[in-house]
Amino acid sequence: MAALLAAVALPTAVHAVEFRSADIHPDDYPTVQAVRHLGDLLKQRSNGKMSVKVFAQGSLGSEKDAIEQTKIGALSMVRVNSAAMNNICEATIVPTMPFLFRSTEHMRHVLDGPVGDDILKSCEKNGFIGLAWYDSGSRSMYTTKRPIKSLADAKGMKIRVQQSDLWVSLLEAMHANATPMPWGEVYTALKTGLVDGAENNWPSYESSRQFEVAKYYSLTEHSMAPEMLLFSKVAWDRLSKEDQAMVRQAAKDSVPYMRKLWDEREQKSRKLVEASGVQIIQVDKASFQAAMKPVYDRFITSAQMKDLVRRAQETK
Ligand code: BDP
Repeated sequence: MAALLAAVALPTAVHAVEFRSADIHPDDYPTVQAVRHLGDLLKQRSNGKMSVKVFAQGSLGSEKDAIEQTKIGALSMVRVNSAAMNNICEATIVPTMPFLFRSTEHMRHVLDGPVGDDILKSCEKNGFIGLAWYDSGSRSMYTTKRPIKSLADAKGMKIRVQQSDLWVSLLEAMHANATPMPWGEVYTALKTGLVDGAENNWPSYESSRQFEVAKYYSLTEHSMAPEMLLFSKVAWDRLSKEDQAMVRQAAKDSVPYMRKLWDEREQKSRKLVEASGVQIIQVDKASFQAAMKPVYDRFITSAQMKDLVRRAQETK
């Protein structure tokens, strides 16, 4: 009888597929929650045939490691910041560019529209199926010993950046000393004085507890580098057209869910950080923006990159 049941149950078990996805953020972070939500939708809609398991908190390594695993199909999916893809898929530089987006609304319009779609599609040649853009708010600078009140204060400071040539150049344009390293190492680097500062949005600054060791947060809001959800092309090609469409739709449907969580988390994180005694510094953003010309001159050179930037800027 048991053997008979097993034989009957086998076909479904064989066909059920669990996609493994990685994220460096903790369980309660909006990106992790959004991918879990996507998994729930997928499970429901496919009658249990497809599901997602999210490995949070960097348990499968840094973003760089996770991207490599996704590329070879060892992982089906990965949620990373656009910066982590800059050296792999050139067009991802565009939404990472300093002061490109004028507001959250502008960023959402660009990424939800043809420019966002074109950038996602362009990563296919590199082995990644771009499924969705998620919010990441604005990134600002924070420091351990003294505040950055103006551009001149950033000069010579050792600032941790993401592992992207664009980010090194961005901090160099502020005359800071850019130090690329994985996110998981930043807290210790700040605490031990290996770096003088870093930069990120409110939720990351808060959830990583970096606000406890870097207590000056300067509102430079220099980039709105969004989050990306990518599927392994190798794993994708093994799916039927119907399953691919279902995954795409579930990813799309997870975006409004993510944005709602994001908006709530940004406020919550900011309040928590403020209450902890962090000093928030207003800066003259225009002076930081003006300093970014060399970054555009260096990275936005080809006709394709110029076109993407122009179309993003022209988006209402
Ligand atoms: C956070 C992003 C995360 C990046 C991190 C970083 O959500 O994907 O790894 O910044 O700066 O905002 O490394």
